[in-house]
Amino acid sequence: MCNNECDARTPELAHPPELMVDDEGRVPNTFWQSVSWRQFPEPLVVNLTLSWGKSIELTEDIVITFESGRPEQMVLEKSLDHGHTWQPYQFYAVDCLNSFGMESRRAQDLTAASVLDIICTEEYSRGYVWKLEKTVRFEIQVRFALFGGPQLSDMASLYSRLDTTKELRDFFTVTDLRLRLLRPATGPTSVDPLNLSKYFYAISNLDIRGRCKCHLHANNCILENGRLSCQCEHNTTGQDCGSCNNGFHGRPWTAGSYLPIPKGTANVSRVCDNVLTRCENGGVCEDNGRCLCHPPYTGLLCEKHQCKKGAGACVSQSPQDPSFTHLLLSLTALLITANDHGAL
Ligand SMILES: [Ca+2]
Repeated sequence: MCNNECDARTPELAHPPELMVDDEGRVPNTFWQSVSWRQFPEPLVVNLTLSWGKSIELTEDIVITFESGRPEQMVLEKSLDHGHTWQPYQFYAVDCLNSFGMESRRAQDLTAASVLDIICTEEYSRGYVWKLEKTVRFEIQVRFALFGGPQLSDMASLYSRLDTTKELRDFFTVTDLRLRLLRPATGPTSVDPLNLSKYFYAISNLDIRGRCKCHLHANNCILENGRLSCQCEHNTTGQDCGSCNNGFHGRPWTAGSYLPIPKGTANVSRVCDNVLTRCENGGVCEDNGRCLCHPPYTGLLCEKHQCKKGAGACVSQSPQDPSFTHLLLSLTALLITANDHGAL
C-alpha cells in the first residue's frame, strides 16, 4: 500500500475516485484511496456518491472491492430522487449491535415477507487484508431468488411479482448510491493513535449492473450530452418514458409489463393513443382501440411501410415490444465523488 508515495498533486501517484470504475485487469489494481486517519478518536468519515442522473433498476449484486481492509462500519444508502433524500440500503459492521443497535442478519436469511427489510450484516467486515476477503456485497440475486427460485429458473414468477408490487420495484430502483465509510479496518489490536497514517479506505473496483428504467417503453437508453435517457416509443416521453406525448392523452399513460420474458409487453394498445381515430394509409379503426392496417403498412397508426423480406433494402420497422435486455448496462456512474477533501 502506498502510505508514503501517494500524492494527489502528481498524476502518477494520485488515487482519484475514477480508479474505482476504470477497466480492471491491470496488475497491480488501480484504486482510489482516501486520506488517512488524522484526528483520533474523531472518526474517519468519507462519503462516496455515485450518481446516474436517471432511474436505474439494479439487476446484479453490487460488488465493492477493497484494497485496504474492509471497513469496520459502513452504510450503503440509496436515493430515488437524485440525492434530495436518502434511505439506508444496508448496514455493514464488525458488530451490528454495537455500531448501529441492530441485530446481525444475512441477506440469505430474508424471506419473501421480509425482503424489503433493511438489514445490518456482519458478513463483510471481518478480516484485515485477508486476500480472499476483499469484497463487500449488496445481494440482489438472493433477493430475486425468493421469487424466481434458487437458480432464478422461474424468472416469470419474479417479473410477475415486480409487475404487481411497486414497493418491490422501487426497492431495486435507484438514481444515486452513497457509500458512507464510517470506520476503517483497524485489525485485531486497538487503534494505534501514534501511527494513524496506516488507517484509510482504498477501493479498486465498484461493480454495479442494472438497466435504464424506461417503463418498458424504449428499446434503447443512450448517453446524450452527459445525460442518460430512454429513447421513448409508443407516444411516451420523459427521461423514463413516464408520460404521454402532447396530443396523445386519449388514453392514460400505463407502464409496460415485464411479462412475457424476455421481451416484456409495452401494452401499446392501452397507452397514450390519440383515440386512434386517425389511422393512416387506409387503415381502419377497430373498437376504437387499434388500427387494422392494409399491407404493406404497419405501425400503431399504419404509418409505417414495411417491405417484404428480400425485396430490397427497404425495411421499416414496425413498433415492437421493447426488449429490455437491450437496456442492460454496466453502470459506470456518470458522476462519482468522494468528500474526503482531496483523495490521495
Ligand atoms: Ca480500478
